[in-house]
Amino acid sequence: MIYKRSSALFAEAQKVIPGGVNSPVRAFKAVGGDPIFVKEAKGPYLYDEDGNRLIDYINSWGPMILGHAYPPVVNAVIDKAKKGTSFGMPTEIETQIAELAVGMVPNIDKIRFVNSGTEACMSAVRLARGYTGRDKIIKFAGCYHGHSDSFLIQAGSGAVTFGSPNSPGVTKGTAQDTLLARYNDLQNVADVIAANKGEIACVIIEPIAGNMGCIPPVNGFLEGLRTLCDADDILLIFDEVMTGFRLAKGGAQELTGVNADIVTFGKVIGGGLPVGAFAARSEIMNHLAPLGPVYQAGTLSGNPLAMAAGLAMLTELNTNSGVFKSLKDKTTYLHKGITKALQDQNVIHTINRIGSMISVHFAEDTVVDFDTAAKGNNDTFKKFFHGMLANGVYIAPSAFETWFITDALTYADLDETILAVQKVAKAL
Ligand code: KE4
Repeated sequence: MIYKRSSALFAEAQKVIPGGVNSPVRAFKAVGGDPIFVKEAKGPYLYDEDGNRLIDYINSWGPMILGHAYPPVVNAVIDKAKKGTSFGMPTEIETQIAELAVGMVPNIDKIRFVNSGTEACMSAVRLARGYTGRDKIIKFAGCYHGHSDSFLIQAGSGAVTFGSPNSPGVTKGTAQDTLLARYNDLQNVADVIAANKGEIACVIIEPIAGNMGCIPPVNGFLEGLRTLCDADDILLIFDEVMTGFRLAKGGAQELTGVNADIVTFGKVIGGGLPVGAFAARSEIMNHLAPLGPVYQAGTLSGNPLAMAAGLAMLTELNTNSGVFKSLKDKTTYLHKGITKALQDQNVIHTINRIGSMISVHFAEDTVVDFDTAAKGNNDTFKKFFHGMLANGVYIAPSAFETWFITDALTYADLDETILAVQKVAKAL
């Protein structure tokens, strides 16, 4: 594979964009080398600036669940753009997608659209604080809810710790209101709650974690969180930016049977355009301005162009609900193939998978939280990443990410991917 043009474009980009990218993970810092610049994409394939075709397992970090340049979405965007892209005034299409989303997702009556997952999670936490009158939040080490100050807090080594900022610019004042707990450790959460009785507004969690690789909740963990939250009048926020409209029509709430109080969305809900959202029962959502006192706003929130893409995407997923089984079957097939390919070469690894989310960890122990995810051999991952790329397969450029399966993948694509793993495994 040749990447001359990508490297040249990267050099130019770095002159005018910090690090040459508009989101850090794209810069290949975790795997080394220059990032690939994409020229266009169609279905499961990326076509880079050097003319290479890559089978895409990132799919814009989730949105392209039905493939790139999916005609119903593209056509909806083209048609809508001809009538204007944004007015800063209410439009019917916002109600149409809101009604559809509320019909697809359990336990929500109202939804507010924003422009990113970060904005959705940031707004959900503010709403929880406004609704409960409490300041503190619990998040989990390794979970990512976007780059809002309250979330950029790295757990210390202790079981229960007040966070300290892991990004300059986050004040100690902010950090002290973010409490950290260990994913899949219910006793740890109970300890944090007991140490902050009556002061915690919400627990925010990725119900299936996707930002330390893919980590499903152990049996009873989410149910236990629900019980702990109810006992102390704490709101439970499911960050479904990744899992929403991917794991099931109703997302992780449907898949696990555990109801959150507030649910956040991003990625798939926008069909590839900038859309985030947060939703809850009316008694919570009615606290939002202009109805209630909790302020939240956005010039481009609910703009008709993004709504057109999102509505087309959700309509497809709502009418073609067999897609979730198809996604799961394809991911299961891939899982089996990768496992055999790595086992044949005695490569130490473990694979986590749920629905169409999968991650490969070069670690011996099962990966159940951030600490066990961090034990993965990153040198092996780097070789694996670049080996797959050299064989025309694009996976996440970081071990702390999840692969996103698109239903546009054929079983021939999956076989090609498995063959690539067989080749790469020999050199690991
Ligand atoms: P955005 O602001 O990037 O739209 O969403 C933030 C976010 C919130 N919650 C979850 C569970 C998420 O996974 C994300 C964003 N995911 C990352 C990928 N791990 C986006 C990729 C990037 O940062 O460029």
